[in-house]
Amino acid sequence: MTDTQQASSSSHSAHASQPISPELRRWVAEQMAAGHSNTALRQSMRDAGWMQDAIDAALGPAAVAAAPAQPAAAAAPAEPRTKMPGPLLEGSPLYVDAGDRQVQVLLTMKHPRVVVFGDLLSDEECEGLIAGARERLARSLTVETKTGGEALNVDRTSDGMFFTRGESPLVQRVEERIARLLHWPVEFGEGLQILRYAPGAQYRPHYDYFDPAEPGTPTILRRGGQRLATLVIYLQEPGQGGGTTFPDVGLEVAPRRGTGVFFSYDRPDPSTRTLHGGAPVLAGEKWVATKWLREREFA
Ligand code: PD2
Ligand code: ZN
Repeated sequence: MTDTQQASSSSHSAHASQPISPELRRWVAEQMAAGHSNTALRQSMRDAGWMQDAIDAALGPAAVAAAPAQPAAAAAPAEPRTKMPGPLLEGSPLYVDAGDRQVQVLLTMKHPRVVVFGDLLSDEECEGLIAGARERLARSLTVETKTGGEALNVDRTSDGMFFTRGESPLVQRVEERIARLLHWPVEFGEGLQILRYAPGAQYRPHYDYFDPAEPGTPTILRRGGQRLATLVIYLQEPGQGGGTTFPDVGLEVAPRRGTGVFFSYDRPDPSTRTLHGGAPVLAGEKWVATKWLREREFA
């Protein structure tokens, strides 16, 4: 995690007249001295729930003039994170330790950062997740960054549900394995999402991070910050179709049961090349579990 992410708000409910404490002024001065851009600091404060007037007071012309000289704020969309979820792949191992299981490394790509894992879940674990989800499926909702709420999305024609984190021994075991594999705390993960794609269903190409330009995004980020990475695990393979595609680089991952595709994005920006989609299922049913990893605790 970068040190630009510590602009803690004194209150979770953002308020129009939040006082600018001496601690906040000191934090701003330190961040500027460390070379972080005004843009990045504004984003960090927005992520922490500060209102625009408080941000302007802390980072407006007077504050900027009082701070030590810093490199010119570039028009860059966002600064990359330094600490990111992901497996340890130094020395190109064929297997990585996930605590209770050695997981196969089947493919790695640097840009976009993509890793395909084999033997991540057993057949019994895949079937157990499907059995637990089946009764609770409803037409999938996607987080609606325009409003901060959820809405039916025509781009996704699958059905889905979320397990609460740790809600059953199986869910907990899977989450702990993912945390070990990706070196990211269980508490920083969203609950596992289960999706079922019937024949013809697909998930059109999209980014999983929350678009900083959308008005609802600051509200969403107050709980856990940005998404940094995604792990899609295939629970049931369709008869045909249903691969996970990365159109920017012409990559398609086959939806083999027990296999998972991991990808990470160190900034919420298309330059990460993490545009991805679920290709139409041409025959049979495809089931997946998706784990999204956040910057901070997702409480
Ligand atoms: O099911 C998939 O292949 C898929 C593709 C793109 C899942 C997601 N995105 C997702 O859950 O975000
Ligand atoms: Zn996605």
